[in-house]
Amino acid sequence: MSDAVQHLDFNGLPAIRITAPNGAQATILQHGAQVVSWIPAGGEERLFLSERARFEPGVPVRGGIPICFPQFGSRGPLPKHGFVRTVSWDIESARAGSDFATATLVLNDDDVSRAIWPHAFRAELTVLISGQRMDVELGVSNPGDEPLRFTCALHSYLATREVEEARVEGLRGLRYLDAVRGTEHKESGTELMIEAETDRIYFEAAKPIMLAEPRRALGISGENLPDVVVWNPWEHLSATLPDMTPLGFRRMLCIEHGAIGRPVELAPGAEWWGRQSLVVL
Ligand code: TA6
Repeated sequence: MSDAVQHLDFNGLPAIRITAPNGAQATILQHGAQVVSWIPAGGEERLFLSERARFEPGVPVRGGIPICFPQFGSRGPLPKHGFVRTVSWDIESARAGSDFATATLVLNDDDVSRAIWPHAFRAELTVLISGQRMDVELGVSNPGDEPLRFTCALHSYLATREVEEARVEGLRGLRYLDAVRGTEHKESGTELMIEAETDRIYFEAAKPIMLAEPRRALGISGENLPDVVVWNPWEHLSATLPDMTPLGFRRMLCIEHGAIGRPVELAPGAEWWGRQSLVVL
């Protein structure tokens, strides 16, 4: 591994930092293979990480990009958002090229995972950064002899300067579940403003989404991850989350591509991947 790849202690947890020759940088915890920082070339931090995030084995880290797998949310019998976000992954490879840097972390089933989810699996998380872009790809393969079925999401906590001034564009016409009210709707607005607790799953979002803020914007697109969650806990829910500061909810908006509405089905020997790409516009 070269200078472009650093192994570090990040608040007590082992992490890897990759830096592209153009200065773009990402930091990934082995805990959950969780991206906790992304700074595009010449830019500023684009991921939110709570000032009160806990960095302990077995505990989810509030911020960055937790991986929800093999279950999104509480839509099934497993722990909320699955279990891979709270266990340590192995670093498989990391390197930089002429204008990019990349790292891959892997997780295979073991006694602990099979006690929760009795299946053979191999998960790979690959992060690729170039100047203004980061691709985060989750790959899953089924080495077992029974079909695998899962839902998943890349639960991306995007940094906002002031969430009330942000707009989410590209959702118009999509069917969505409003998880705060438990009701289904079709999005009629051209832009979504965040002015209260928001927890929505937009289904089959084929086009890129834009998070627009005064003087900056981020494009967000998915491949093989057709659904998009938009989440902000707002003041009251946030106050019940011990790992959020009172005003932290103003500095974040989760926009998460996932496979949620239709679970992924993997036959024995089959492979699948899903990717979310973030691009500074
Ligand atoms: O992705 C949105 C969501 O499912 C919300 O319902 C909210 O609970 C959030 O994830 C965070 O979940 P966590 O378990 O990390 O507190």
